[in-house]
Amino acid sequence: MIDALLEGNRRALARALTWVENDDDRAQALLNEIYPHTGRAWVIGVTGAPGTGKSSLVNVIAHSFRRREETVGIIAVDPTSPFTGGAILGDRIRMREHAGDAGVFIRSMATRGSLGGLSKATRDGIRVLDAAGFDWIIVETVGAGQSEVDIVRTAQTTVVVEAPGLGDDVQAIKAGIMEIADILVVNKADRSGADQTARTLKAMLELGHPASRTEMIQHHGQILPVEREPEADRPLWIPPVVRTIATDESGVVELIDAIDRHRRYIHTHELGRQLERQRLSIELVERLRETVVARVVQTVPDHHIMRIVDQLLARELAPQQAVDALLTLHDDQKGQLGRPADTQHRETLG
Ligand SMILES: Nc1nc2c(ncn2[C@@H]2O[C@H](COP(=O)(O)OP(=O)(O)O)[C@@H](O)[C@H]2O)c(=O)[nH]1
Ligand SMILES: [Mg+2]
Repeated sequence: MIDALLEGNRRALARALTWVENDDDRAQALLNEIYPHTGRAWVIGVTGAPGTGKSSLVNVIAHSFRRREETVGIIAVDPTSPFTGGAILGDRIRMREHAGDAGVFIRSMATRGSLGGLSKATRDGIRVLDAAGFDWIIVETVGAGQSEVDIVRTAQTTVVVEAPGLGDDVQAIKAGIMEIADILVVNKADRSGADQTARTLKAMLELGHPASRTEMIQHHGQILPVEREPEADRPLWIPPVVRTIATDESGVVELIDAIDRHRRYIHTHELGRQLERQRLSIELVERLRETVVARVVQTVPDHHIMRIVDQLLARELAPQQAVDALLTLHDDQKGQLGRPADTQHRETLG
C-alpha cells in the first residue's frame, strides 16, 4: 500500500485518503511511514465566502499548472455543508472534467467529528498527496471562522477570494482572514461592483493593514502578528490584488504569476524553513492538546467526570481546580491499570 502510494497509484491514494478522513487506525501507521517522503509539494490555500467562485478558480488554476505539465492534487473542505448543497455536486462535475488526467486528483473532505478533527484530516490529506508526488496541492476551504483560518495556515501561499455583490462589506474582513492573505482575488470581475471591491481591498492594504507590514510569529503554540520594518535585503511582501473571471479564465495568467512570485519570494529570502517550523510547532501543540484530552476522557470513568461537574455547579471547585482534579484522577487511574515499570518508578519517587 505504501509503495503503491509513493508511486502515485490512484487507488492507493483514494484508499489512504478515506482512512485519513475516517480517522482509521491504519491511517496513523501509514502517515508515520510516509512522513519522510513529504515536504516537497507547494501548498496553496484558497479561501473565501461561499459562492465567490473558489471551486471555479481552483479548476482553472489546475488547468494552468497542467499546461506547464505540473501535477495538481486538490482537497476541497466544506465544513458548512458536508452532505448537502452544491459543493459536493460541483466537485463531482469538476472531477469529471479532469477525468482521465492522471496529473490531477480531486478529493472532497466531509466534516466528521470536531473541527479540530477537520484540520488534522486536512493536514494528513495534504501529506498523502505530497507523498504521492504532486507538485502542487490546492486546499479549498470556506473562510468562515477560526477553524478555517487554521486550515489555511497549513498552506505556503494563501489566496483569499472576494466577489462583488455578496454583501456590503468585504467578506474577508469580517472573517478576519485578510491578515493571512498572500494574494487577494476579486473574482466575478464581469459583475458590476468588482472595481469597487478591488479599490476597497487596495485602500485597506495602503492604509497599512496588518497584512502589509506584519508577520506572524509562533509563541507557545499561538500565532501572533509582529510588526516589522522593511529591510533593504528583504522587502515586505505586499499582497497583490488580482481581478479574475473564473468562468472564462480572464486574469488567471496574472493569478498564476502572483502565485509563482510569492513562491519565489519565499525561496529567495529563505523563509521556507522558518515558516515550516512555525507550522509544525503549531500542529504539534494542537495534536498534543487533542491527544491529552482524548486520553483523560478515556481513562477517567464518566461518573467521576459527572461528579466534578456537580462540584462545579455547587461552587465547590473552581474550573481550573476541576481540571487539576481530572488530571489527578487520570494519573491515579493509570497507576491502577499499572504497568509494573510505572509502579516501580512511582515507588522510587515516593
Ligand atoms: N459571473 C461569474 N460567475 C462566476 C464566476 N466564477 C464563478 N462563477 C459562478 O459562481 C457560482 C459559484 O461558484 P463556485 O466556484 O462553486 O464558488 P465557491 O462556493 O466559492 O466554490 C457558480 O455558478 C459559478 O459558475 C465569475 O468569474 N463570474
Ligand atoms: Mg466550492
